[in-house]
Amino acid sequence: MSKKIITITGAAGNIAYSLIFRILSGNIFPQDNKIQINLLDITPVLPSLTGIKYEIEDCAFRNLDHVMITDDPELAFSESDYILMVGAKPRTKGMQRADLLLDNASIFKKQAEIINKAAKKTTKVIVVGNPANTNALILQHNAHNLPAENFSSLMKLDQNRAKSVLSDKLNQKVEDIKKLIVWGNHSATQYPDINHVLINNSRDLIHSLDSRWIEKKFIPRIQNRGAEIIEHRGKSSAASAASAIYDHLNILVNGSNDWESMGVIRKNSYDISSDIFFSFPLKVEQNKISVVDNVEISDLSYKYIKESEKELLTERNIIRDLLD
Ligand code: NAX
Repeated sequence: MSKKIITITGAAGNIAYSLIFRILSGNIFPQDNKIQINLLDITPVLPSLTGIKYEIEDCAFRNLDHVMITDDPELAFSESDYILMVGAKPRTKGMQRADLLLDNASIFKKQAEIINKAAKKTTKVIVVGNPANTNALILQHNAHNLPAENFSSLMKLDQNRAKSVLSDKLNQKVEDIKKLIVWGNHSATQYPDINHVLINNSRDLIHSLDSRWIEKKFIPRIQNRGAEIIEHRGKSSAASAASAIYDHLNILVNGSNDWESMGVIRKNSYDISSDIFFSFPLKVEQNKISVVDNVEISDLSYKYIKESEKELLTERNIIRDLLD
């Protein structure tokens, strides 16, 4: 019997409240594996973490080994196999992205230094707290004892949103839609790309789509879906984000037979800077992520992709002082 230790930061927050239970009731790991769950948050919310710990225990999950609640990042990170970096300030209605960036950058720098000191070199780190791609950059730079390949940022929510909207439009099952990727940043410059999509191994249905629908409806809808949720809920996506984090972790652990979207820092054939976390088409085998290079890109696609790179380079400039 083996044990996996999963740390969730921001464990008293909205996303974590769905994520913890999704992971423990899911089937990412073999049946006989036990899971220790480390819940990290800031000191004032420790009472809330105690309540969550009791709720987890009350579920009587058969794969649960142990729940640890703490406000000490060193305790939370050492021994972890996977660290899910959710803890951050969420963007509220009307808040500018640059303000969010500076607010959260210092949290990620401090936590990176602790990961560098305390975490195992094999620990995989998934970054969710926004701006996720740039926070991943801060983490990776300041936790350089871990290989850069161990870090990825969440783009799966965007990819799931794109698959769902397309499946609805074409009246097809989401699981039959393959090679739908999202390039770039987890922001309104992201580029959901249907140019390589196969539905039941065919492109016929994609060819039937009106290009005006793709440009004027589909792409902006996915790019702005986060804001659309905030507009309606008054809060940012939580259950769907947790579901996407579950999918991302599952893909890292078990691999995937589709093209996947994650923010990674990699050399690539697309003339995109290898100094930023950028979402490319990816092949993921068990614990190994590689960029699918040399996919044909139209001029219009390239324009979108370069726009997202430009935004990430601007974000990088804002937090340059925090990079070692
Ligand atoms: P909440 O505000 O509900 O929870 C955040 C939690 O983080 C709080 O409990 C807070 O106390 C904790 N926290 C703050 N500083 C901390 C620190 N230094 N150490 C540990 N914990 C700390 O936000 P929630 O809705 O859960 O969202 C969390 C993050 O996910 C936000 O940054 C949000 O913008 C981001 N998102 C990212 C998505 C993605 O696809 N990459 C999608 C969903 C979500 O918007």
